[in-house]
Amino acid sequence: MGDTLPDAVRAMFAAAVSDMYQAEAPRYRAMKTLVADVNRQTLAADRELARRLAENGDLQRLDVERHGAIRVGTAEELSTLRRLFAVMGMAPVGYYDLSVAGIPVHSTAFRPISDSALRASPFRIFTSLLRLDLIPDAEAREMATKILAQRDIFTPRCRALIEIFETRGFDDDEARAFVVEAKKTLRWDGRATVSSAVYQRLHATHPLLADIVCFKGPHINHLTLHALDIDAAHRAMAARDMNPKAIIEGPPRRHCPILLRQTSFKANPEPVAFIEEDGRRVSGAHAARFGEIEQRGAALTARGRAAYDRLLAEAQAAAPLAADGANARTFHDELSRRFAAFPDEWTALGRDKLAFFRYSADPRARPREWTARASLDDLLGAGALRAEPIVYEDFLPVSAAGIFRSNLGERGAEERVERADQRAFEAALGAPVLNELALYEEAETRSLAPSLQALGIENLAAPEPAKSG
Ligand code: OOG
Ligand code: NI
Repeated sequence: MGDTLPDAVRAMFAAAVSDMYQAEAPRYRAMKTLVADVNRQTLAADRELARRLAENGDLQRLDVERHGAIRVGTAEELSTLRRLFAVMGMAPVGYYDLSVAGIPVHSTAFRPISDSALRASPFRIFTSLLRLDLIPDAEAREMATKILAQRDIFTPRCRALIEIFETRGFDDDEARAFVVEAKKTLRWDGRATVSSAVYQRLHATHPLLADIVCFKGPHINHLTLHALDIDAAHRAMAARDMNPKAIIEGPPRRHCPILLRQTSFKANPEPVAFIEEDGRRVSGAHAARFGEIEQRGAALTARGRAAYDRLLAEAQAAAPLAADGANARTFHDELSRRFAAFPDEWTALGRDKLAFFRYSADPRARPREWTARASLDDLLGAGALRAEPIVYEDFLPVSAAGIFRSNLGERGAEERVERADQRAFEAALGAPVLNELALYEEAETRSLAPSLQALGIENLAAPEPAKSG
């Protein structure tokens, strides 16, 4: 069994989940076709981009889903998911507190870590855990706890296969069987496990509570495709009446893309069947499932991220986005105006330590030429060292909140309790989450040492102190 096994299982799983969700959600299938069309047009209009993607092998994976999202109800569900995703080489990265947006969950992203793993299969699952501690209604809390205690979201075979993997790994048949069983945890079943009255009671408490508690498992609520030009894809969605969100979440369009831009079409009510106290099935509707597109840019340092968060908050304060997105234009103009303050050139983003870069030595640069007091800036300026921005592989809590909100139906003013609780999340998960900033920093550091070595440099000179006055 080679090291590539987790990547292969993840790729198989991503393909299986994509097929399943396309069959379950025809609107997602339609979006997938549309996004592929728009990507093709973008490539036709930009031969340089097409050449680059072909060169690094990204062209074949263009139509492969980048992420999906699920929501679970209990610590046991979350910790078993951690073990399940570990089989596919996915580790929990990042802690996202959604309570700041009035959404009673906290989350992590199970994802591949290494560059080669991300390249082999970029599939991630944004996973949220219900926080009953943020539901003030004691009766609803108790109902939810009781209902959740009665379900098992994993098949017995799935649980058995996880154990087998943990003790001795898989053979090929077991890997294939595992994909089939793991997929079942994420499937949709419109037969609710509760009565219409219980559903309505929980829905009135918080729509998310009903979505998480009333069904057999944590159905995929969206899958996300890569858009080469997200503005073009967003316009195309609007032109085809796909009911997209009013805005693209994240930073505005820029010359140097940063972090993550994403948008989605909105969920529609779908038929479901409740099971009444007397065992009768009655039909109803539930809206939760949608489709999303994303475009990723450079990972930002803590400093860059703080600047991003501040500019976004300023734009929000100056032109608060209405729940129905009616003032999207004004908000967008405000956002673009604010972000003019964020450097939009790679050299500036590097010099000001706002983004992370992967370094490589120019193969034509001669070793030893730089042994004397060269600083990073000198080497970059002279072209001896090259810097490629490192792609942001994680998520943004404000954007995630916007995605949740636009797909849960509009709600009035929320009672906002700001209470991050990473410790409780990690206790439920049964492991600490990895720190995404540390991962980017490591990748940057790891790339620098061999590059300097190739240039024959032992120690970098400190940058020239900025001249004051
Ligand atoms: C997850 C929303 C977060 C994203 O892309 O930010 C997310 C959810 O709705 O369960 O997927
Ligand atoms: Ni998403």
